Amino acid sequence: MTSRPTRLRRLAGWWQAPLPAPPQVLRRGPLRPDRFPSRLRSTRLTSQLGVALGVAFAVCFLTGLLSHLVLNPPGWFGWPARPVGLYRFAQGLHVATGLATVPLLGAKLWSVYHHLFRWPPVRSIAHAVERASVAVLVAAALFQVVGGVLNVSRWYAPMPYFFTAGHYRVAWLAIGALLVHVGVQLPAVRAALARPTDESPSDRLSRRGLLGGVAAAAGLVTLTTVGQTVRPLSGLAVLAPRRPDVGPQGLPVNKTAQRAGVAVRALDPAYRLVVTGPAGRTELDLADLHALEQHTAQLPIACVEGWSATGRWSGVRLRDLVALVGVDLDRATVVVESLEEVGRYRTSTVGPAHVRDPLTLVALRLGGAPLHLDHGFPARLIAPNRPGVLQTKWLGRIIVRQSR
Ligand SMILES: Nc1nc2c(c(=O)[nH]1)N[C@H]1C(S)=C(S)[C@@H](COP(=O)(O)O)O[C@H]1N2
Ligand SMILES: [Mo]
Repeated sequence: MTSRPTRLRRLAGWWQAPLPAPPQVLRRGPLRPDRFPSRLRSTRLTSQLGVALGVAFAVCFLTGLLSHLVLNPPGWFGWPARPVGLYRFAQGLHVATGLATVPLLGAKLWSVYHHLFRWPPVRSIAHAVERASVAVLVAAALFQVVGGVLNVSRWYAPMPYFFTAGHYRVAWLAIGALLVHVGVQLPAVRAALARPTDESPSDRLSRRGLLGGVAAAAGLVTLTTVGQTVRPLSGLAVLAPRRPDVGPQGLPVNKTAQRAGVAVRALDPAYRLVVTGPAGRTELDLADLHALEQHTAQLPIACVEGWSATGRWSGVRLRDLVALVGVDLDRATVVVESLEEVGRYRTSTVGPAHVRDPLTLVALRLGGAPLHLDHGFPARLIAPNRPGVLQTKWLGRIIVRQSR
């Protein structure tokens, strides 16, 4: 009988046993020995880019995960109504770090792509597995960054999947492959960053120049896009597909009433907002809604596409409508339903924290004027610290439930 250590050693031997190299005649084109003469590529450069990219990916992953939880809350997850702009901040950071990743990832891939043509292509089973995991990482990272840029540009045609669902699943793949990669490369990165470099002064200057160029490119991308969510910089947002101040009533619109097919129903003089509860039901026309106590709140629309903009909304508190059907405020959950008949964003759920919050409104006005049809006339939901996709427009029905 073989002992365990012996078996383990045998396994390790098989795992790392050198494989025969392919015939030398295949060593042509990019596989040629001195095909990549650039002295700029070095482990130190790759490590420095890798650390920056690792930080950007981590921020992106965590803010993305948070957004996913807010949009698809599991039972254990509660999202507060305050601070008012927390979701906006997290989403803005997600998109900004994602966009800054574009030049970083480009430079990182440039600094290592000659490894693709390493000779021999695989040295051992272990080496083959490691190369495969890097392939998964590169594919997943490119998928995330390209998909994110397409989403921010609102160009969905090249993505035959529901963007947020695909983006979320591949994020786990990317972060898993990244952790494996960091585990494998950490010793090399530490050595490369610790060692006083043996590079010549001119090589050091070129490396620093390249790093400076990448940092400047990342800064420029940020400066020319972050204005889509940071209002004082909106004038610089030349690369952002959306300007937070361009649209009816000074606010962007994602889906117009025309496209949602709600114009006729929204403008119908017979419009009624229906409020139903476990024990009652009431219908309010526009005059009834305006006769209720009116409140004003300064709140942002924070779209997952990376733009956000603040408006001054006025209307009826959601909790006052809940009170009309006699449900205990502390345990009320509300489902709001749009006049829109189909579409992913026609309903949303408002949990107890948001139902209770005095800033959660069924808005009838924006910036002092009646809501523009494209902003959800006759009535829309607007609540603090909530993603834009959940700020349902063209409300037709409010369903109040008693939770627990
Ligand atoms: N009924 C309905 N409400 C909706 C949407 C929609 O498609 N249908 N889009 C949502 C999205 S994605 C955003 S970002 C906000 C945009 O609001 P705005 O057009 O007033 O800026 O509305 C949300 N409410
Ligand atoms: Mo959105």
